[in-house]
Amino acid sequence: MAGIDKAAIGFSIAIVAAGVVFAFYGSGVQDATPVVSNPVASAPSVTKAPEPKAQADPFADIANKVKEQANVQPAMKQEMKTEQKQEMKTEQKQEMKTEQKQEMAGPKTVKVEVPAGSSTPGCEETNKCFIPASVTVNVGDTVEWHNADTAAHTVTSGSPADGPSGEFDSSLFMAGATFDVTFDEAGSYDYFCMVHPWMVGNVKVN
Ligand SMILES: [Cu+2]
Repeated sequence: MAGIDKAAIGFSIAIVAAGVVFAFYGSGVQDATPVVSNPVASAPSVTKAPEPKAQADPFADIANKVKEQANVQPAMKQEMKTEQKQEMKTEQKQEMKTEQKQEMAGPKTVKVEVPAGSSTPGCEETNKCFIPASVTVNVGDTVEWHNADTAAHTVTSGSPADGPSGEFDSSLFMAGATFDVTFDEAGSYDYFCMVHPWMVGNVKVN
């Protein structure tokens, strides 16, 4: 009986060792683990061979871990792709919303301030005799000037050098008053104040 037991133990060790070697070098193959598990499963029939099992387990764990990582990494990649797609969809939705808002908003009014102190020279040095000095609007939009100064001013199309161009003119409008122009034609409109020729501005209509 003892001779048979020794032979059985030796045989099972050989099988497990072969399985371990196969699992170690064949870990890249997806079917590696089932091959390993077969010798391990047959080991309990040889009751006096606990050592081969103990040796086989660490390698089987490594093989399983390698296999798990191989499975996990594609899953992570898929998650990343899904997140990127969702981000792109969100951006597209935001763009669509912005476009819809612009279409729905229709003509708008852009406000320009005639600031306090602009009746004395100096504001032209920082281009702040009208704030903002340059505005860009679309055809159909309105520009509204508000006189926040204590002096009266004009908003007159043209330039101090060439004089009024005739497109629009507020004539003198008082402190606290407003003057507005709705632009129906695209173009670049220079304007100035006839009382204070250092005060210049521009409206660009697209
Ligand atoms: Cu003025």
